[in-house]
Amino acid sequence: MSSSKRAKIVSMSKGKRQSVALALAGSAVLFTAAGAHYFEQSRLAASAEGFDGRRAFDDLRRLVALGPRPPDSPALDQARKYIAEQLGDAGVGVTYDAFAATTPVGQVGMRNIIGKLPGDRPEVVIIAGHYDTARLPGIRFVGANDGGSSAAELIELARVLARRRRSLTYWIVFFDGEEAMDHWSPTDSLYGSRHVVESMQRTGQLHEVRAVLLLDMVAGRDPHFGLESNSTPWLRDLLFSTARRLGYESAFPRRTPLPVEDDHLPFITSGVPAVDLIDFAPFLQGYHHTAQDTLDRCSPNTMEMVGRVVLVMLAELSRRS
Ligand code: 1BN
Ligand code: ZN
Repeated sequence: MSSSKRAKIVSMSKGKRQSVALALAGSAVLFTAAGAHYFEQSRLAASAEGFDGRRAFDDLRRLVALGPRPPDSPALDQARKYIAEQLGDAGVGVTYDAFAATTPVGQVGMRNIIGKLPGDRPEVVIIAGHYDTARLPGIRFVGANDGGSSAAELIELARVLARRRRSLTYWIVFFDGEEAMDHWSPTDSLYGSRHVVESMQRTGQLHEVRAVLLLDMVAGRDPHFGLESNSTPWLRDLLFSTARRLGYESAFPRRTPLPVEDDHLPFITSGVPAVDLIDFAPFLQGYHHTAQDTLDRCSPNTMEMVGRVVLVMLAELSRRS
């Protein structure tokens, strides 16, 4: 401080000196708050960066072009081959979890695909979705949003996560047989996720899983990601607070809680925290499980928004664990 400025302050009355001191302290608090906000915004941007919605949409286009992809079909074999090739190109190690499912239409061969990304630590976060499409007699169901979008989203997430330094270990899991083979029931649905949980329980690996982020129908043009009420409350809060921090409140309205039976349930039943990031719009707009679930109802922007939300959630889970 210059000597003339110091002289001016010294010549002030005591009351005036106190107000100057308070004003200076106030600006310091403001500067600190602004600095913290700036730091927080740049950390958020860095965590969210890297997911390319157009690339994910291109994966979706290729999967949908294969046509209906029910379990044990040649089209699902081709989808599996495509997914494994993309993971391999990204440098992700791929394993298969093959099993024969007992279903109302007999024994059906199914295969989950697991991409493993080791981190510095052994604790695992599973990012998952299904890649089969519903068997709907009489309907050419290509499942662009339901079955296609989850698989495509996971491929692009694997590319981004493979390039990053990882603290936690990530498993990218593509479930087979999420859909019913005949009519949805506890025994005719979720074949792939039930099998993964059983296997991980048997081998003792389930204890290492800190969280499961399940993605289902994540590409709709006008999404309404709802409060799925079977999800673990703290993880669902993390999902919605992350969406708010990124400015996506309108696509994540905190209304209409609905329970959905989905691939997160076998984990929740076994005590593993899990959340279903699922769009309620296909149910509300009436195109769920119809021939109208096509590519034109999907958008690369939604895929990128979901990718960014998931990446920030993963960063937050690393900080918390
Ligand atoms: C999600 C996508 N689901 C099926 N395809 C789960 C579901 C179960 C949805 C019951 C509606 C009713
Ligand atoms: Zn479905």
